[in-house]
Amino acid sequence: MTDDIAALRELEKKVLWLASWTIHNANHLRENGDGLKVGGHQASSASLATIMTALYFAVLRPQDRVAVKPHASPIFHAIQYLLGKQTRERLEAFRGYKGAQSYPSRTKDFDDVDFSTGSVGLGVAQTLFSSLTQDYVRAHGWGLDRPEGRMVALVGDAELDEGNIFEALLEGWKQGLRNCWWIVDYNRQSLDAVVREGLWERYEQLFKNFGWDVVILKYGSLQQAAFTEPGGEKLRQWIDKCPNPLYSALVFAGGAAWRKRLNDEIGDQGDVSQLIDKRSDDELAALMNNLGGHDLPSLLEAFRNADNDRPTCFISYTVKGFGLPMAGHKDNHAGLMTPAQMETFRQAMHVRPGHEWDPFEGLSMPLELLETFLDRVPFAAAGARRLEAPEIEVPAELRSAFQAVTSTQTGFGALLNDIGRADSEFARRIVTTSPDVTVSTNLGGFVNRRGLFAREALADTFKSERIPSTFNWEFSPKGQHIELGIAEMNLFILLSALGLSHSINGERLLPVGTLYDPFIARGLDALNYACYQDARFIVVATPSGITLAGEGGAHQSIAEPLIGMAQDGLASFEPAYVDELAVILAWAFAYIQKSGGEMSERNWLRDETGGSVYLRLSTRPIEQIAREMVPDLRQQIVDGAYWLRLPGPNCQVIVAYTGAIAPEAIAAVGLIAEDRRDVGLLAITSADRLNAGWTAAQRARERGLVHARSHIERLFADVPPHCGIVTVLDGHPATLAWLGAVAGNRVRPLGVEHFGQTGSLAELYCHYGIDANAIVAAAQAIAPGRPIRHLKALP
Ligand SMILES: Cc1ncc(C[n+]2csc(CCOP(=O)(O)OP(=O)(O)O)c2C)c(N)n1
Ligand SMILES: [Mg+2]
Repeated sequence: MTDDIAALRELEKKVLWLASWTIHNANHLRENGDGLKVGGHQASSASLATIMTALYFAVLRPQDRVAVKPHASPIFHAIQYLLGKQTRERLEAFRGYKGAQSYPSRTKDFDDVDFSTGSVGLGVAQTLFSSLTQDYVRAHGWGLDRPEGRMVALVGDAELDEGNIFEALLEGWKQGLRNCWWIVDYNRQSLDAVVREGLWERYEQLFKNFGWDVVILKYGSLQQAAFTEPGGEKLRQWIDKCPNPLYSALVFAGGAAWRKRLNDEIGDQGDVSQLIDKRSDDELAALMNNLGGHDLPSLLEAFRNADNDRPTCFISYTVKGFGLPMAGHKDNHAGLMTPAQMETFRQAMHVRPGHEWDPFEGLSMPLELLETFLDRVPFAAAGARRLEAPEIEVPAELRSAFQAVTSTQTGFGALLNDIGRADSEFARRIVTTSPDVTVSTNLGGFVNRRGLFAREALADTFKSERIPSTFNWEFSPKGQHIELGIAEMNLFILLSALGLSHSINGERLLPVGTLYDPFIARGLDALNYACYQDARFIVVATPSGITLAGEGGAHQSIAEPLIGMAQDGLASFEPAYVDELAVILAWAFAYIQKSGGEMSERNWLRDETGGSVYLRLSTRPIEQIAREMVPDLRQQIVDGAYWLRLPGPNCQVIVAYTGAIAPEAIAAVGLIAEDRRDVGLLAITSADRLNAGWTAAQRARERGLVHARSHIERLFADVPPHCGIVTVLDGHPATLAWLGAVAGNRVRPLGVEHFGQTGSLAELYCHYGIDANAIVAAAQAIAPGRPIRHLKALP
């Protein structure tokens, strides 16, 4: 143990040096060419140097997973470097092209980041939901041959301002959270400010209320020893009463300032004067800086004592910029050490010029001892941290009986219900979740069949009391639906955790989450986060557009189709018909499992690389098309569009629609066709995939692949240049407006741009100009010719 502490002390110094040097190199030494210096968070990193040294080199086990506070990324990379899992080249290119990332990234970094962080708050919640996911997986009997891991978040104290953390806390309490540690870096500084006094007491109460253990790491071992000296109690009282900004200021000012202040305030109180006087300035500063979060013995003891599966919050007092000249200064957040300061620091660390990257430069411990220590680090003992899981076979076709007039939302419920009926591996791996809209998004049928998940069984009281109900809400460890409270952030972070299970738990899940389309925006940053981590899931958003018109502007979604197009890692669809949905859903279950393939030269999409899927559905019942699903149509539905009515050679106008507005588009084409030649009707199932294929094919041509053609270019190949295109959807018109650029046709894009109206669908379609008459009016304007006789005056 004594040796261990000595080795850890050496490594702590090394980690701090390497992290500071990495940032210094990126900002002062590397030729960036763009003159951009964005700081690099030397102070923020330093705050966690001791805690992360203790964790990674002594406490963590291979099965544990960590979300590292974004600005501690250089510390993380330095630790990986010392463990032989990060390269010097990437550290030298920190923040640069293909270099180590400024915020730990699962997808862009190379040194085994467990959870990405960056947008504060999200990584913290991810650990909680990953823990629930681990429980889910194990309760289903999977992965039991692997040890249970602990999910650990290193949390900035100001990060706790983010509401999503508290939403997650509440959910964790409901679900019986275990195996989760949140270690709060209580440096009492945020980006701009010093935090309010006594914040830790609020945190302590809060965490305890949610059923967590709370460990406060306030005093380091030096301080604890000093408190036992005569006068020590006085010193402790002074520390406890000292306001945060003053403590920070004194840390920055150093030993002489501490002496003056302490002497002024408690120096005349007998024993304590001696306690102060017998220490040199340096010793006094070391004592006063020796907070719990910078004291290896206290940290190790606290972590080792928490040897159970209880969720535990460690509030560890730290100094922002610990060990660096800007320690404690309130302006230190983006502060960078000057070359002169770095030079002093180099000398203090005994690092010779030219040997800055040498892993063991300047250390006093014999190299062999340190190497032996590193070889025995438990965290690095097992092999690859990223696990793999085989793909689950998905039926080639999903079938369900549906009514002649029905909605995609009803169809979705029926399809999932039928999946739930089968006793297949595919059905078993599906896990559904919804933020309090399970029934209203039509997941009820599936949930009735497969049950709700809870670690401990809970009977449905209505059932046991024999009160009739459509829904059978029995909770059990075998259940396959995770019922969430309303918070949409939680939905997306849970999907993010479930959708990484193959990599984290080595067990594949097929997660499906449902919510109302407008509330995607409520969880958007978490959705983006999930995609950035390459988590795999299907999100089903329904109702959408103005189909919840009666509920007014608050429930209308306008921008979501654009989000669907722009969100990287998410393939978006808006089918009109249930048979289209069946095709897309079957494809989606396979797509979320793919990884690593090349871009397809057929449609220029990354179908083999895989990703997540967003389905925008509707409650609007529409007349279905009686047709057989043939392979060609199936492929086109997945590729994003097909001709419902093929345009003739002299086509004057095309109507292109997406989603539940289909009946209006069909009706309009009937009306236009009497006065315009060869009218075409394009059914678009995915504006996103059509657009992505088009831009990718253009890029391929610009690189010399002259025959590259995307799906939309092939569909438009015979459309004459004079032909106008009217596009229409229940969403923002820009979603389809780009279609005119594919082959140089004029476009009149129709859609919804304003919110706030209540009314019937017919009234609102008319109000926003997306009904059949508005489509006819647009066609007349864009394709000149004789007046279209069925056109009525617009309101
Ligand atoms: C959602 C979000 N908002 C704002 C930021 C910008 N930001 C980065 S760190 C930070 C404050 C960090 O304070 P704290 O969590 O206490 O960490 P410390 O710097 O003290 O280590 C802010 C506002 C961000 N990264 N994410
Ligand atoms: Mg802070």
